Amino acid sequence: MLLSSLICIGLILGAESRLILPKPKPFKRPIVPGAVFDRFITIWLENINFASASADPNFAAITKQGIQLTNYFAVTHPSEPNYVASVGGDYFGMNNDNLNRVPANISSVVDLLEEKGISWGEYQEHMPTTGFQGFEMLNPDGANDYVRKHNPLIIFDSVANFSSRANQVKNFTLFEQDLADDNLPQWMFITPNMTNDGHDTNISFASIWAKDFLEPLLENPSFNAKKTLVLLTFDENGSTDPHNRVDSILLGTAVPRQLVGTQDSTFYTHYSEIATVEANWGLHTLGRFDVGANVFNFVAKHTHDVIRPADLEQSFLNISYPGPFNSAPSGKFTVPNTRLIVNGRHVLPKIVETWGSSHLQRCTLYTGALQPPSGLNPPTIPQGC
Ligand SMILES: *[C@@H]1O[C@H](CO)[C@@H](O)[C@H](O)[C@H]1NC(C)=O
Ligand SMILES: *[C@@H]1O[C@H](CO)[C@@H](O)[C@H](O)[C@H]1NC(C)=O
Ligand SMILES: *[C@@H]1O[C@H](CO)[C@@H](O)[C@H](O)[C@H]1NC(C)=O
Ligand SMILES: *[C@@H]1O[C@H](CO)[C@@H](O)[C@H](O)[C@H]1NC(C)=O
Ligand SMILES: *[C@@H]1O[C@H](CO)[C@@H](O)[C@H](O)[C@H]1NC(C)=O
Ligand SMILES: *[C@@H]1O[C@H](CO)[C@@H](O)[C@H](O)[C@H]1NC(C)=O
Ligand SMILES: CC(=O)N[C@H]1CO[C@H](CO)[C@@H](O)[C@@H]1O
Repeated sequence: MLLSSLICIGLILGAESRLILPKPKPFKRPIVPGAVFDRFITIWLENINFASASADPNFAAITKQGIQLTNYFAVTHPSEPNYVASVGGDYFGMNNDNLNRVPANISSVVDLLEEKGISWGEYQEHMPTTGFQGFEMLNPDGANDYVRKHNPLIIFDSVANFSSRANQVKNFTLFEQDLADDNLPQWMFITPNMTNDGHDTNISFASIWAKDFLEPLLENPSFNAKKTLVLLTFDENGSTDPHNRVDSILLGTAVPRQLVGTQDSTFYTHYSEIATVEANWGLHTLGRFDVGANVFNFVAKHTHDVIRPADLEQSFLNISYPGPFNSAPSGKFTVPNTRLIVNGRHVLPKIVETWGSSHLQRCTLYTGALQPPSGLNPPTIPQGC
């Protein structure tokens, strides 16, 4: 509107004077305040176990600037199910990096955020176009660059099939632009390419990338605004840890000054990412493994979430339990437990509407337990489900 009236004026004045149109003022998104943070950013690196990451000098230099989570676990192998779990509250038996599509009636964190008007977006390095749905993008030399398996939300048809949502899945070129326009969303998932995330390199390379990428951003108020929480983590372990523990760091202005440089040994998993976001903004839940997950401790103190201890010795989240996305597929997409209420949070009404009929509820496998199942400790699915 404004622009077209300016163009009109320009045309009228055109003959005598050259009107220089001002650069359009960036659209500033409305901010929905959270209890502890107003912005959540997670950045995922690849395939390094806890010991190797924490021993790396550049990773250690980043760690000193935040809280190190020393009992944070990936939920299975390989990559894709971990990414899917972190936004969907389950991986539906997935034990592969295939071109899986989560049916549109399965919700993700996006449904929870949108219900409260919280803006969200993904930034995937070298994804060729916004909302791109291809399997991968090799660089001109044929090397791995962008991969769909590291792009969690595009795997959900509830995002991929709807252009208003798919348009929020962008590349780093647009990250730079949104940053310059001071127009980054409140919830962000950032995936570097296969070189920078360590997948095709190693921890030395990935930690230098992370340091070079993050340190200027932590100084930039368009990124690290007041009350910003950054989670830097890895999708899964490297090669020697059956517990699948990964090194995770909480950074940003939301981290209380007195906690910078400390460690937190609470049991967390990739499901804690959803639980923490739910607790912070008072969101509904997905009724899946998000419900039982521990909320990051310093956030839980403000939101009065109960933190529960886990039996770490018995936790082997290193192999997927069965389900429809397994390479040997079995069963149906499991029904969320629409009656779960934990820490005062209820399941999203839209999910209850889709999945809440009593016949289906008998088949749910989500109990609100803290420790998610695995191939070694599979859930019991009732007969006939
Ligand atoms: C989403 O798109 C996929 C691929 O085009 C299609 O198979 C699926 O049926 C679509 N789902 C909905 C709900 O439109
Ligand atoms: C990023 O996405 C935009 C929009 O689709 C596209 O024009 C641009 O070429 C992409 N940049 C890279 C480096 O792929
Ligand atoms: C990954 O991105 C970096 C720039 O961030 C680039 O130098 C590198 O070549 C890319 N990797 C591939 C395989 O294209
Ligand atoms: C890590 O990867 C980089 C890039 O591929 C390589 O140059 C370097 O030698 C590797 N370092 C180690 C210790 O393997
Ligand atoms: C998972 O952990 C168990 C217990 O340590 C081990 O026996 C098994 O080999 C591991 N499986 C995989 C795929 O790493
Ligand atoms: C969810 O969608 C799948 C695939 O389209 C369909 O088979 C299933 O019946 C749907 N479930 C519900 C509860 O709507
Ligand atoms: C990506 C990767 O190397 N994952 C490994 C994590 O640890 C388990 C158990 O040692 C291996 O089987 C995985 O290959």
